[in-house]
Amino acid sequence: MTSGSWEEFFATHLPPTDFEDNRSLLKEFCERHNKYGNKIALVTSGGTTVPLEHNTVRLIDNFSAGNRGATATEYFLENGYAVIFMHRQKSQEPFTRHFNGSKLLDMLDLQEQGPNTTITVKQDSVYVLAPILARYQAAHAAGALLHVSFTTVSDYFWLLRAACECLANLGPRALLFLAAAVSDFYIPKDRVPTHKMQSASGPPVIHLHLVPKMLAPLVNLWVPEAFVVSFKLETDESLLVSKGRAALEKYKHKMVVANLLQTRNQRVILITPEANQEILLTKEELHSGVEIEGPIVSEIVRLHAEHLAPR
Ligand code: 9Z3
Repeated sequence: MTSGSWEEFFATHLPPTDFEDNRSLLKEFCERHNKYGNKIALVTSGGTTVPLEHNTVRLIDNFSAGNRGATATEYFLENGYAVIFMHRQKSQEPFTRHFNGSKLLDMLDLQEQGPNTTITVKQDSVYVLAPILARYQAAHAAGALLHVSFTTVSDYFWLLRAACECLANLGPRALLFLAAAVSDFYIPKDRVPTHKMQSASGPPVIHLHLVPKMLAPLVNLWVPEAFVVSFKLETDESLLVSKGRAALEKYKHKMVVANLLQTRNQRVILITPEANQEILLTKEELHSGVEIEGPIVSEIVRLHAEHLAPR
């Protein structure tokens, strides 16, 4: 079964309630950085949901916690990019991702002295916290990082198109790093019940439709000059490179980063029109905290520079 068109999707799905606020933020951010000739990376991150009810109690979700996008955002900032971090609400975020769970509280010492109570950072945690805090503060002081968030697959598409409309003015200085895990299936709005489904009505039969492929209008119409990098996720090694290359040939963008669910933090293949380049971390690198997003972003930044100033 084929999917409906992307135009039909936008015509039949309303924008999210915070859409106009986010659009204004995107517009201001892009105009400001465009004025200074800066490069902007749009990083999409985390998984989209597919609600089963309008007043949503149940939904179809995705495994992605948004580590890839949150981590890559920090590396793009380090490389001098301004970053639009477009993420699933409550997924991982740049900088705070280092302090999940009780990590931050474990770094602190409490001296209870009534009104003179103080909290200090433990001496051996200062060297962990200080560089992260410094990079966080520098990014914010420079106005180099904008957060916008989505939840459903429909919210994601509305926000993605709005971000592209603002980025189009940057021409080739815009870079898209599309790491979000976007649902391939959804339930068209008019088939979603308003209220919580009742078990008394028996087991529901849920008929999913294919989501239109937004990469096609994105590459051809929304940001035709941008450096677009998409991601391909598979669970079967034998499909990984062929599916990644097929996507690159179909949409004719700049790169597909192919990764397997099981090894995504250790190995990726960067697929470009010219080559397949594997990035593989050794077990030692992985255990000592090396992040694969570092070399991924370095290579993308290098190719983007070539795209901007071809030799
Ligand atoms: C990815 O492949 C990302 O690398 C991950 C990151 C989602 C695996 P985590 O959040 O995981 O760090 O745990 N993203 C794209 C996944 C995707 O849905 N791609 C579509 C596909 O493979 C097309 S764009 O067909």
